[in-house]
Amino acid sequence: MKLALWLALVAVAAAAFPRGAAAQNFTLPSLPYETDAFEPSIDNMTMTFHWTRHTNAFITNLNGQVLTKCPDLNGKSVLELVLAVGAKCSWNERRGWSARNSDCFTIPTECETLVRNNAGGLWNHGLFFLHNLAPAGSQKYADDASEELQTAIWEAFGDYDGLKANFSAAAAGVFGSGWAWVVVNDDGKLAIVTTPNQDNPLFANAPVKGLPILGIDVWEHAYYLKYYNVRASYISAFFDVINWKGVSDLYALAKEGAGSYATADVLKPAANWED
Ligand code: MN3
Repeated sequence: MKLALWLALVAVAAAAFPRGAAAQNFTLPSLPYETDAFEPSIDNMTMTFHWTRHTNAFITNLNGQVLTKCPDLNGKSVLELVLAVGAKCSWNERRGWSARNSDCFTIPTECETLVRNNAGGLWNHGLFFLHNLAPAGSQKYADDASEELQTAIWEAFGDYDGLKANFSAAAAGVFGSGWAWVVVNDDGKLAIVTTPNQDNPLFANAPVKGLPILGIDVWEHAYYLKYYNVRASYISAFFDVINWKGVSDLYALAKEGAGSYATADVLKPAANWED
């Protein structure tokens, strides 16, 4: 190749990736399971479209609109973006998100809604698909939830049935589109919260904050192909495909505090997928 062409390519690359701003283009992770492994609880087509179309749209928007309008957000992880929604600069430090105090930042006004919807959406779906779901019949609460998690559920909800009843009622009660969550709250206890749209209990401006360990997507795209308008049937079926090992790992990290919890990467499959 001619020297002039090389120099031109180097110049183009330097302009695309300015010094100090690592290119942070999000990519859709590979799922660690077959999408038909959730039948009959969640149908193959829903699993496929929900991941490759709906989840991928958040990535397209983050890589495109967000980084175009707000290039200073280049290099931020999805967790950093989520934590920054509604945040004053000091918020992460106050909550004990120790690793990133020096990087504390606020989202530019022109990107607030885009980050709220798309970073929230990507984080939520990463948790759901890669840490909260396991193929039908592959795990049982009694065998696969840790003793510590089972004890916490017993303390908060009485027993597994109490958890299921409370969580299901919350998920059924979300008006329109949103999520229901089991979180570890500031007192270290389990609680159930709901959020609208793609909001998240980690947002600095969340009305009820907590560290999510289990979430259910109750947008219609998550269930309509199989369950039509009967959200309650989908919620019930969700309990047959929960990755209790993944949820237990998140619980252990959340109990250690926000700094430990921050080491969990929702865009990488939960540790039990390496077994
Ligand atoms: Mn969804």
